[in-house]
Amino acid sequence: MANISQTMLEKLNSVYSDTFGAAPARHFQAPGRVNLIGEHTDYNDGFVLPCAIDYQTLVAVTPREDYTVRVVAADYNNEQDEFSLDSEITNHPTQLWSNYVRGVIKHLQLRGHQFKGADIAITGNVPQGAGLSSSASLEVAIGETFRLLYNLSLSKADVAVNGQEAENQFVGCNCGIMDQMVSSCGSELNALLLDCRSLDTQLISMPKDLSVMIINSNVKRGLVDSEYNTRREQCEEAASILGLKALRDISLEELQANKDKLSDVVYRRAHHVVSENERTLKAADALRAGDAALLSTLMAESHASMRDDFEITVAPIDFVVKTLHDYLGTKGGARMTGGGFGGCMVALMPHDMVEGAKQLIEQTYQTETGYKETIYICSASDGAGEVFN
Ligand code: GAF
Repeated sequence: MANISQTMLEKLNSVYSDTFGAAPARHFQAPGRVNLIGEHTDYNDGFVLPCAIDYQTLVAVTPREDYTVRVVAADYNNEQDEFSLDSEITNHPTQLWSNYVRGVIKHLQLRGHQFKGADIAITGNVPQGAGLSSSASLEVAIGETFRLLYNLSLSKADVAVNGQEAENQFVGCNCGIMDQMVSSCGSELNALLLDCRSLDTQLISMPKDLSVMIINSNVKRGLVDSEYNTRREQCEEAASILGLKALRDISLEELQANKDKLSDVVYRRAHHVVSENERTLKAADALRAGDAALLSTLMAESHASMRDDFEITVAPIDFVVKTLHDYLGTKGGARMTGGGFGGCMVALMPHDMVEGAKQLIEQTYQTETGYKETIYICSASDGAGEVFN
């Protein structure tokens, strides 16, 4: 069961009752995520190894007898939206947050599900715009709310896929399936090895002797949508030239043997994806075995590949990752996590090295880069579900 902040719950209940004049009937949550390894592999039908984190989007809700949906966003100055399930759901012209709600509900309808309206209040503590999947957690929280409120015949994976469809087709970001899947299907104390082609999942226990640290560089993730879509197109170009369904379908040796067919930049993009898939599977084994030294190597290689081949890291993040690797040696590892161009890093390390790592970053990061970090120590958490007070 997810560990929900009481302060957040109380704030949400108060916004709910101020807006709708009564207490909410039920609460649902969906977490953000941190990806341990497997970056930009999801839309190449590859493998990813994220875990859900103990930061969530939280929904308070009461079903309605009619077909109206009313929503209030506690984190956006209590902005409100209202729309009808009887007419075509279209984009809200100004409130971007509300398009995630509208998109998810519209895509549930497009799948043929029938349900009545709801009064909904939303809040959350997943850092926004930091690469920890605040958007996916909102999509999954809304999908899970309607699934459980109206007993829709959907699996948790369906909730994830529905959220991705809403983001791709309604909001307009061409993301893969990783974030929604782990937000929906994550499990306490486990990482999730996800095959993004079959959507098969395997839970892998997080080693008890390692802490998960997230370091937010607070470098604003500029250009992220356009650069993300460009990377995706370059991967698709590589697959198409090589006659593959996706970059999942080639080994590193085969890719190297076909280097001449691709331009330098497209080859390097493909090289990242193909090598990252191999690293992700090795990292899953290393996590199972609690092999910190191997995880350290794989995380360092993953970061170098994102920096040199995929070109999605930024200098302040490269600085922290190197600082942490120098400090941790073979006892732990660090890498950028998420879409790139700023945002967060993830580090795995023995509990007794956490304080030293924090101090090192606090002492060097701002002086070196001009940015101020935010550090979170996370636990692998459960995916979406109902919250019982
Ligand atoms: C973002 C996307 F939403 C994911 O689908 C994934 O591609 C990730 O970037 C990079 O691994 O979070």
